[in-house]
Amino acid sequence: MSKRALITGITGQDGSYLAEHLLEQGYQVWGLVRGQANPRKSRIGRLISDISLVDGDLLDQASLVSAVDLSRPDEVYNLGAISFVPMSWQQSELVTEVNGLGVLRMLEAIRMVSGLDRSRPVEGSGIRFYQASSSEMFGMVAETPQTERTVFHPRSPYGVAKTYGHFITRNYRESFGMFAVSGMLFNHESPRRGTEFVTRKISLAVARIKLGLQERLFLGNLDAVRDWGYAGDYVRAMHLMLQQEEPVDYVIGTGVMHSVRDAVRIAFDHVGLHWQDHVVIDPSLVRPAEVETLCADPGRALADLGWKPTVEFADLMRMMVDADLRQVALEERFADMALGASW
Ligand code: NDP
Ligand code: GDR
Repeated sequence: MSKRALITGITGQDGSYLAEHLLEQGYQVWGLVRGQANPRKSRIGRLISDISLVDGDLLDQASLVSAVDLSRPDEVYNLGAISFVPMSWQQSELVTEVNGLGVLRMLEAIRMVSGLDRSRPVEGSGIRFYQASSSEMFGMVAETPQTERTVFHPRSPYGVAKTYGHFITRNYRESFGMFAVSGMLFNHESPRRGTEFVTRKISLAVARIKLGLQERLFLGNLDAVRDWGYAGDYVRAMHLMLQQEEPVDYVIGTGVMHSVRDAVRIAFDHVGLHWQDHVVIDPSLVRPAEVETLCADPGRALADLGWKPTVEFADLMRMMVDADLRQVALEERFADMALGASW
């Protein structure tokens, strides 16, 4: 019998890679999709005949109970969130609801469908749960690199909400004996990354500048340092965490630091342009409380899970620029054809 997985956030970057990975492993995959005519369904368009979609929203408890009841999963991957950090200062209550209380609602849905009883704790559930925790919880870092034992000091409402999600996951593990774990994942990118995040913002702008469609790229803090990896690698770690004998939280990253300036330089160099001719600093893009530097120590995951990253940062940036060059050129060709057809 093949295993069944329910993924929230299936229309996002990680959800699409995870769905592909689980299908390759022989899983039956269910994806929670919210909203009417969700435009981001196109991200999983090529998988649509292989997966089952179920309506639901992390803001709506009953919809999560129905989703778990309908899909009867062996594993739930809670990737759904408002993931763009700056938005968490503009809509802090909404971000807290989705990224914080949404985790509680998902755990409650599993508890209810599994029939776990508050009065008889440590019962356990057959359903294994993965929570998408984040390096943003480390925020103003207490030590470098960050490990599973580093204390949290989140710097945004996003980070604070993720920290709640992290601890409530641990609490359900301890209270109900659930196999519930958090992956503390550092930044991971790909050609499917949203265009608001800095690596994709850079790769898309570089492609457009190279093709003569744009002149300048506005950025905020070029000195920010991150540990960036490839999303396709990181979803393998999520899956591995749920295959362990014991539920354990892991830090996942590459252990290598780069600045936003490095990302810019690598991307412009790749197409033979000088970044200084195009990049403009826009102070409005600097965050109210910045996370200056993050770097993972993934030692425990390497040892226990046998996981390791396969794509290094410069290759990742070049992969993203190449993908955007192809994508932008294709869009331009379609636009020309549409224009031609209208004459
Ligand atoms: P994306 O922004 O690409 O995807 C987020 C997903 O969450 C989308 O599918 C979105 O659906 C869904 N979502 C948003 N609001 C709700 C809601 N109210 N109910 C249900 N689903 C909702 O993020 P990523 O794929 O990059 O990240 C996946 C998860 O991992 C997130 O939780 C993120 O915070 C976390 N994370 C990401 C890291 C990264 O570097 N990528 C690093 C560490 C953690 P819709 O299409 O409807 O908007
Ligand atoms: P981050 O990713 O906030 O780390 O969260 P993002 O790519 O948005 O920012 C990384 C760093 O780049 C600096 N920066 C800019 N960022 C953006 N978006 N746009 C700019 O113009 C710009 N200029 C400089 C930022 O200040 C920041 O320091 C991502 C998300 O995927 C989260 O959901 C996830 O939890 C964390 O990674 C780990």
